[in-house]
Amino acid sequence: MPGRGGLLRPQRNQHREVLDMSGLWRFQLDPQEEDEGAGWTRALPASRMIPVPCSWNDLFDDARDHLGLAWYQTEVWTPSAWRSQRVFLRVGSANYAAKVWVNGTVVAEHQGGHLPFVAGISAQLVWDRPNIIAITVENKQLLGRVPPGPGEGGGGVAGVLGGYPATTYDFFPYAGLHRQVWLYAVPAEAHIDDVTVTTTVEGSDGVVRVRVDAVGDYAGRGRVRLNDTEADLAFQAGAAEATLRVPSARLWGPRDPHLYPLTVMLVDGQGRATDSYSLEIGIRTVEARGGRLLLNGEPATLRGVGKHEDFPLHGRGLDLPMWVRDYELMRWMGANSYRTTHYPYAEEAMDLADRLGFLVINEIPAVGLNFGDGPDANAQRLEQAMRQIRELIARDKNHPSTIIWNIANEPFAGEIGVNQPEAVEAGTRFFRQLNAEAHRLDPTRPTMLVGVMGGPPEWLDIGDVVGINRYYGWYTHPGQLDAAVRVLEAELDDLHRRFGKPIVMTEFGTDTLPGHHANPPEMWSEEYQTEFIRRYLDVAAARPFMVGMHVWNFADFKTGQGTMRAAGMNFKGVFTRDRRPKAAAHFLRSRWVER
Ligand code: BDP
Repeated sequence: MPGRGGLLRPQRNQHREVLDMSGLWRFQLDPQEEDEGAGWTRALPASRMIPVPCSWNDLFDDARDHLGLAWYQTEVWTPSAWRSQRVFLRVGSANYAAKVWVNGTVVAEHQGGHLPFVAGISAQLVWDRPNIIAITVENKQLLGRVPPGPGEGGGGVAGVLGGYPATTYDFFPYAGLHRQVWLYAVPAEAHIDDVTVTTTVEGSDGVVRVRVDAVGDYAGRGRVRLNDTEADLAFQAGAAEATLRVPSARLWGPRDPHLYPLTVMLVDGQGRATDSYSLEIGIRTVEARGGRLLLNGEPATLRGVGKHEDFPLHGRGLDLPMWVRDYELMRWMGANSYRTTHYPYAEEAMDLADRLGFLVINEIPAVGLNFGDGPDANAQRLEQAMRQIRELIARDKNHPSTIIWNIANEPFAGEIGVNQPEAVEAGTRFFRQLNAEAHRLDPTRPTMLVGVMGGPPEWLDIGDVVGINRYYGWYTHPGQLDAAVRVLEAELDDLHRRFGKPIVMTEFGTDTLPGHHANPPEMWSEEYQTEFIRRYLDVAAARPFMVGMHVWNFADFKTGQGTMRAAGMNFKGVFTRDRRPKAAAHFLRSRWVER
């Protein structure tokens, strides 16, 4: 059973407090990377105000393409009741590298843009005046990062798109504090550090295993309550497990996303709770077996999209109205699934997916990897990617909506279309390790790797589910959908023969200018996008091993500037960036909504 990980989302209850520091912070770009000794951790010499959470790029003209260092700073009083508690600071998402100071002392450093990190700060707090919190964030596109920067000579998608700012991936490199920064307080002595819930189904019973990790070597007692059932927890060396049964369980799934309330507690000698933590869980199973994806033992078919966290002004900053609207529109279209292309999404998005019954392919930011970049880059990236999969699983393991962990999107083995044997070999080693780590941490969910057109087919066999992005009729066979479909059919049948695994087409789509029409359909027109999607869906419908179709993309999104991307946008959305439907969205609704 998966073990410690400790990225529990802060929660307020009778034992715990949370202080959300969202709001206006002081902000200053630091292109020269001035010495921290100059006192910037306590006062910024020429600051302006910035909202947190938000990307900095769409707010200030001089910050649009700035990917170097920037400083954030705020002041916060902590209530004196917290003096007897343990206090932590949690950053939800800082893209890419961050360093945090409390009252001038470094408390945390973190690499990787889309996953939370936590620092214990009790020792640094002051109680008779405000605490000064300073955070630096930088988003340099460096070769050894994940996603990597282009490095010398380009590589990855950047080589094709040639955009500015130069990236190895096809979306704007938004930077900043993208999700909330929280302070939270928990009981000082023993407290709950992690909760891991896994579910199986026996007959009509749901079987729920709960593991609780408490800090230190806690050897006391606890309780877990699920609905009306309770079980005791006997901790040894800080860990305890219990199994609860739910007779005639309502199994979680898209048609009935039923959630059960679960509370874990630590209790003292008198049986009084000293700490508690609650979450909502879904009882369900998921497996890849016999060329099918099985949800609760029944074949599941994923209908949906790839997305981005992308919106004007906010950039990649947490945008709850966007999330609520996007789920509304996905449901309107009849979608039941999406992939968190190309990085983990906000925790609130995962909560909504649980509640609304979406089947989520949850992806680490391993996009734009090119194994032709050499052993040093590969080694650095492996370290980052391994940490990202650990952090992602630690954060999202209890969400029933996450059904697959995706370990990479469109890795390359040298030049596009020319797979260099050493690069293929290096990639195979890399992905085997990453895949094994995902399985070790979470034996309950299938894994996947998403391959690029022309990429090494052997990589597709590393995960339990095969993911492929295909653009025949767009990047190849432009304007020739008949020819495109023939190539597609032949390739899918071949992949099926070769691997016998369930296949999800994780991307397929065309850039489409809203309001541009052509009959017969021509590229860039709404008719062409609709026809392209129709043909691909027909091909998949005739093949039961095609267990999912995700259109690229849900909505138009911002990219760098370049000749391949009109107006600095990727126009493959079936909705515009401001969420107006193109013809394809109406078509998908006619095809997907179950009546
Ligand atoms: C694939 C990528 C995706 C791109 C898309 C495209 O996975 O990020 O945006 O194709 O070209 O290469 O539109």
